[in-house]
Amino acid sequence: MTDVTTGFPQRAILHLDLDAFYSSVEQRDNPQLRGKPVIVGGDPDRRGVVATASYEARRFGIRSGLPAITARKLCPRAVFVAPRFEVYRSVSETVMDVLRALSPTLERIAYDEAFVDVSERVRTVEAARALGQSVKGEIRAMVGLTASLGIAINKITAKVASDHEKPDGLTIVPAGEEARFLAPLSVRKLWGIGPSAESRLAVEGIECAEQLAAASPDWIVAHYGHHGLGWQALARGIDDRPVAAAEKRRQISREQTFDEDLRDMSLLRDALQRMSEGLIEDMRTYPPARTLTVKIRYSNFSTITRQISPGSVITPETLPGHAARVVADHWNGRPVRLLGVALSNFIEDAPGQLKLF
Ligand code: DCP
Ligand code: CA
Ligand code: CA
Repeated sequence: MTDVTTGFPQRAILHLDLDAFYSSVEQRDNPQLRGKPVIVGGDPDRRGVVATASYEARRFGIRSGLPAITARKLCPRAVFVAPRFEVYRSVSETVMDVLRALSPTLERIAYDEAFVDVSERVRTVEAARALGQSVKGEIRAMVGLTASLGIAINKITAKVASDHEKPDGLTIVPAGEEARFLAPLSVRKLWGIGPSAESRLAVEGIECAEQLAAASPDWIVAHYGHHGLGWQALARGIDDRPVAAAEKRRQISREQTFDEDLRDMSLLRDALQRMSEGLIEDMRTYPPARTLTVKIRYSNFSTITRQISPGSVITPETLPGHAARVVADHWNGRPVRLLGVALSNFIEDAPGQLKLF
């Protein structure tokens, strides 16, 4: 008889995150980089920033977001490699296809990261472990990379679990063990608690999830408002959010990394016009979209995305103007290395919409 009391009697959520994503792809494609400290990102001689570092480079304290010049001081023999976003994007598509085969209820939250609702397949710890191993094996076979996985009853716990034994990790947290698993971890490990929440909690002496979980709700509200109760729920491993199904996240998009950074509005406008023309091609085979998203990546790799939903659907005629307006409203004037334009929120996605044909 199968013991489901220590497994996943109701819900099982898998979270996957690829290890040192960009630098692992570079080491995969260039054997000379294997086993070496590799830094993917901007040029240290041109005020570049580290996008990511191989685990060999992380031993020197090198992290995403660090100025490349600092990284070079920390590890002079590190090899700097420029990012190849097209390759990462195609790897990402393949990985998502592997996951989608488990269940269509997949939510991609980054190029290298997704949740999948595997409740239909996983009831026991043994089944969870077998599934985790098989997904890792398949990803290794398909794209030659290692991934870390977490499986738990909800998103917060699965997300933290996937990070727990990185790289090449697999962490299973059976139902009922959420709070105990999270207890010793720093609050900063909780997905949704960023650096500013972390320091506000630290002021009151709260550093690990156990302390946050144990505080009285009145005390939490008095110090952090109702928002604090959300943090506390995370610390207790309570999270009922569903995995958002793939269909609802559908979008069509175009993006471009420029050979030289763009520095004025007229060049940005020209680029948007070209991208819009590509998108307009795709629009023919999609229902009308209500939401436009623009992505701006600056030369230091910091990236913003801004959305508008103008009220009426976006048409091929209105698309370029809307996109240019979003950029004009949000561009901070710094050099731009990449622009992206996406359409989403298609009208057939509307809940309760009658299917007429
Ligand atoms: N990335 C970036 N700038 C950042 C953070 C990340 O450009 N500030 C890019 C490079 C990473 C990829 O996104 O390879 C995925 O980010 P992760 O945070 O998942 O980090 P890694 O996959 O690099 O490492 P880990 O093994 O810790 O997941
Ligand atoms: Ca990753
Ligand atoms: Ca990630």
